[in-house]
Amino acid sequence: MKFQIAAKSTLVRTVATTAAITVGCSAQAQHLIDMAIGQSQGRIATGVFQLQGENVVPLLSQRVFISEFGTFPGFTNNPGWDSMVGAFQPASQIGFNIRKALRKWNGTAFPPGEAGIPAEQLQIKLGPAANTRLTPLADETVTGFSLAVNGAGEFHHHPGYTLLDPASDGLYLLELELWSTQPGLQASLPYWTVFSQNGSEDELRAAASWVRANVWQPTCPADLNNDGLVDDADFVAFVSSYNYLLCDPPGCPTDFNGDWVTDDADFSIFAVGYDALLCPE
Ligand SMILES: [Ca+2]
Ligand SMILES: [Ca+2]
Repeated sequence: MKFQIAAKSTLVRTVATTAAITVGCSAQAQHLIDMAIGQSQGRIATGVFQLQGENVVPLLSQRVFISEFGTFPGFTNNPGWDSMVGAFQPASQIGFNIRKALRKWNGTAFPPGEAGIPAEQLQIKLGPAANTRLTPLADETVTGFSLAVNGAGEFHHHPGYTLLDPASDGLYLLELELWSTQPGLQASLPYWTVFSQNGSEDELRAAASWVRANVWQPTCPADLNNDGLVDDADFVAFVSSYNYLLCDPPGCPTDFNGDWVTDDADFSIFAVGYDALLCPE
């Protein structure tokens, strides 16, 4: 049975208290700040974890993420890749490819041509020296390294991202894809992370919204669990964010219009998808 959502008044926002948002278990809290990965429709899919009641649920429908350098100057190890237990074949490997040169925000866009490629390169590293890759200085694919899924089928790793000299202030765009050694599991679609080097939070979020609207251009945004349908499971996910209004890093799948809040404007967009039920091919 479908929820009756034609009348917006049926959605009542509850007051989010600190106690309601705080997760009692540190392992769950860790999930919430990481990028979620898992399997969806035969391929690796990316997203975020959402708190639904007391449960942490992966919403594998997000492909734009944000992060800030500064754990050390020019360095961060977020967002990490994280999955639920049993998400992947135990002891398989998941790796990444860098799909493009780094791009730098010019105040209104990440220009796709050579003019948008800065002098800086981004280093991705984890573990031994062999596990070090640099973004290319022209658009070409750099094959990354792979890491192990554990015996419980969970993948949780935090690569180090270092902005190399001159490491000037601003916002940088990284395009990656993930691949697996698990038989039959296709690589992810591309995903993007906007990194801030001493930029403002408002700039960072605006740049990520630009990527969503101009680079990603999602065709079925209301399909929050990425199963090809917009149905009651997506409605539950939407309402869970709607109740909290604000979006937190690394991404916000329920913010369809790119203002980094989940409110009535997003509900209007959700309702269109829900009425259609099937995502466009
Ligand atoms: Ca769905
Ligand atoms: Ca919004």
